[in-house]
Amino acid sequence: PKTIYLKDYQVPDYLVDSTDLHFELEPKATLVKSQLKIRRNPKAGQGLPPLLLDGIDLELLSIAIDGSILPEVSYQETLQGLSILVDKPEFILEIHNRINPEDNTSLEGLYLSNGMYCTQCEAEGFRKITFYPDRPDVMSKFTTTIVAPKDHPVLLSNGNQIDFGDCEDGRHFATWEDPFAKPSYLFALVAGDLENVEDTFTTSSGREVKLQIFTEAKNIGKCEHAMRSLKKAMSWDEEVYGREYDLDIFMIVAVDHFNMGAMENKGLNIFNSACVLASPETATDSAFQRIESIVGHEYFHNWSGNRVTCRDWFQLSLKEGFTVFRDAEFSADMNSRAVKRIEDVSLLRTNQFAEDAGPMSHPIRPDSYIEISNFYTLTVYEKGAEVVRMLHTLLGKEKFRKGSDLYFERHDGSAATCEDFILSMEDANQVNLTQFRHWYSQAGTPILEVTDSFDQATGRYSLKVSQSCPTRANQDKSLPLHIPIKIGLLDVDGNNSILNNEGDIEEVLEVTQPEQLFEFSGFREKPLPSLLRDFSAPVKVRYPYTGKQLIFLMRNDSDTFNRWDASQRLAFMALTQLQQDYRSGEALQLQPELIEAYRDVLKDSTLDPALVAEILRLPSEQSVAEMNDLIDAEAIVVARDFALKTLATALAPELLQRYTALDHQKPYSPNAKDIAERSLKNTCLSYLAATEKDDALNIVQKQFETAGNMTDSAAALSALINYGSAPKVDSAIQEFYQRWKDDTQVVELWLGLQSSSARNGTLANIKNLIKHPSFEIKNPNKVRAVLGGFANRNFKQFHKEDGSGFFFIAEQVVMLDKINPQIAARLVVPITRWQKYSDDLSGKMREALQGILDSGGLSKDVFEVVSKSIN
Ligand code: DPP
Ligand code: ZN
Repeated sequence: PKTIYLKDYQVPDYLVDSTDLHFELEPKATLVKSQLKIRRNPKAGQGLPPLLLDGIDLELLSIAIDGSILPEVSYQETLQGLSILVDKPEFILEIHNRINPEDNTSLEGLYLSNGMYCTQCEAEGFRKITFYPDRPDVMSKFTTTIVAPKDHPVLLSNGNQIDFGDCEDGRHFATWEDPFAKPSYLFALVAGDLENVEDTFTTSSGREVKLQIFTEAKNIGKCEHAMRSLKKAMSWDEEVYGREYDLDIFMIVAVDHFNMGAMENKGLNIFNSACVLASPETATDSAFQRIESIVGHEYFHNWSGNRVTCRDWFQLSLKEGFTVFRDAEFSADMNSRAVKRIEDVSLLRTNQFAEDAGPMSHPIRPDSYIEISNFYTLTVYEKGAEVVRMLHTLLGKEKFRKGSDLYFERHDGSAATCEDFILSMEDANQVNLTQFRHWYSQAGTPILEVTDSFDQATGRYSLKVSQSCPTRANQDKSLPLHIPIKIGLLDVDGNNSILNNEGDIEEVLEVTQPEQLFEFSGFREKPLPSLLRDFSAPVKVRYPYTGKQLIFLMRNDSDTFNRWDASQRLAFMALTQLQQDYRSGEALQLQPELIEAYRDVLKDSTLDPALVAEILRLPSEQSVAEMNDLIDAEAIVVARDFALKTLATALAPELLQRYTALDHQKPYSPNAKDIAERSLKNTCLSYLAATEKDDALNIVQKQFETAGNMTDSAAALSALINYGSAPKVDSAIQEFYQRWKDDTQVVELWLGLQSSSARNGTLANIKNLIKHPSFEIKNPNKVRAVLGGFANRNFKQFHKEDGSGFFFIAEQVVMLDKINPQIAARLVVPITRWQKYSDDLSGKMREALQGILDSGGLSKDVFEVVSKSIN
């Protein structure tokens, strides 16, 4: 397979002023007729080179230019598409081709999901629909006519419906016109037997927009939360960014078979059902929150993605990093800001840091790729969002807004680059971001070593910060980055000291040098630094905190994020010690001060219960693994299990007390306060279950039997699965399935809870689950629940020393690659991080990878991920 490089970018040879599409839908033989108004790109140089069109898995029927059928000598079908000889600078190209939606299991292009036709075109799916210059910098006005049998009453595409009616042969049709020029990746089509809920939103300038959410009839009661979220997002974007919606209609369609979370197609967002459908009985709090943030995310793309799109796919973070930042701020404004930040940072540290230290490490703007689908990563999305957040921190709210206004104004209606975004920030504010740009081109997680000193005589306190970025990929060329570090300095009473003449108690230090000294004066005693408040940069900070100091920060820091962070550091310290003791054969024990610190937090009724829950929850095995230079999976599992059980036993009375106080039956509402209370209640429940005592397990059983919402029900089932006695577990699993077997979203949850069970025997159970009638290898959500749940969320069972977990996943990857390469390439990732594992496991992982490579006939997707990790 060929590698594509950013440095080779060239403007398109031809532009497409308008795109007229005509579909006649048939499951196995859909006819696509396209009429393109094509013109030589004046920016592309002299002469008339051949017109190259992308096309994959298409059956070409005919090509005509300006109404005359093209003879075979004038074009050539290639592996990637079509090459057409051109003899005039402007012409109408008409192509007819046939496609097979029913057999399209890759879920890219046009495919069927439960009998509904739908599309996914980002990044390069449009070329599976028809021949086209399928690249984001070719923007065109689309008109789409859909002809279908009447058992598919709903026919949708982008923009406004301008015509509909019956055909003579008994079918019917609809024509849609999108007034905004767009790249092909934003095209969408839906045809099915769907119902919808409808609402309206009046924009700040007084235009009324029709809002519709479409789904299969059985799910019509699950759309309310998404609709509410959409309206909140529309208001928020007006208030915070001054961005108004631009069409008269905004539609969302829920689809069960979907590779991603959702897709921002102009005016017609298509969503993975799991990211849009919810009801209190069937969806957990995290599902409710995920829906709010994804509905917001896709809506925000209307400006950051659609009105201003990306010049090429190397710029993906331009729209994704910015839009994730926007949706994170939206969620923070709607819910608990601190808890949202903690959740996002946990994800970043556990998974993005691991990606950045692994074989697929890449900058937020990659330099090259084999398959772009492999670059829809945590780095491009989440680290990309952190980079935008750093700009927000460095510039401040008002200047950031001036920069974003200028960016939208300058680039509206065009395809832009990350450089354009930075330039707008610079030009709007007369600042220099030259050094900041390295964040876009440099991979790896920077490490900041911080030391401090205090001179009693002068009252001067200094912080020395050194930065480095140790990644395989940039070993020789790592450049110092521009890093904002928000800090506070605590006095002995735990109060923030005054840091400067302006009287600030918090400051953003701008680190730009490899080593830099920051000085503060006027101290009577040495303060305790609270570093990287609010996680102001995606870096690792090392400072030699003692356990006592961390407990002090946990109790006193005014920065909520850092209170949590102190608890994490403390837990890591303890888990590291336990791992060492285990390896050297010593008796394991947990420091009494640590237990007391947890007890204090648990008993503190002044703290936000959600924060208490976050602090109590021990770092996952995966995040401990990420922190270690060499991963000893067994030691990590033993250490964490021991810490968990010890805490559970020692804190049992307080856990029970808090659990009981929070266990009130009130009607479900997914508001921040109630979510926080359920979060703490269920954290207490899972600790109690970990004692494996009968009375604790009876509480779990009772919650399972009486829960009035899915959050409580799923938490109880999870605790039972992990700690209950075998017969009770079996009957709970069966009972739950019998009750919910007709609800796809709940069944996905049910599958996921089983495959992430830490119990021995889980792999054997998974091998049965993939034969269960509810499992469907062609459905990505089911694959993610069962196989992804095992490989990504079941550290203990996946890392068995015999390698059985790796070999099983490798086998599934090879099989899945023939069905859906994108999903297969995701599933293989956990095995590719072999370099960091101790010898026994890393050898097995390599063996599993080699097996995949040797199986031959791999997709570009899987080939890229596996070959980059094994070489
Ligand atoms: N562009 C989509 C999103 O992240 C991914 N397909 O919203
Ligand atoms: Zn996105």
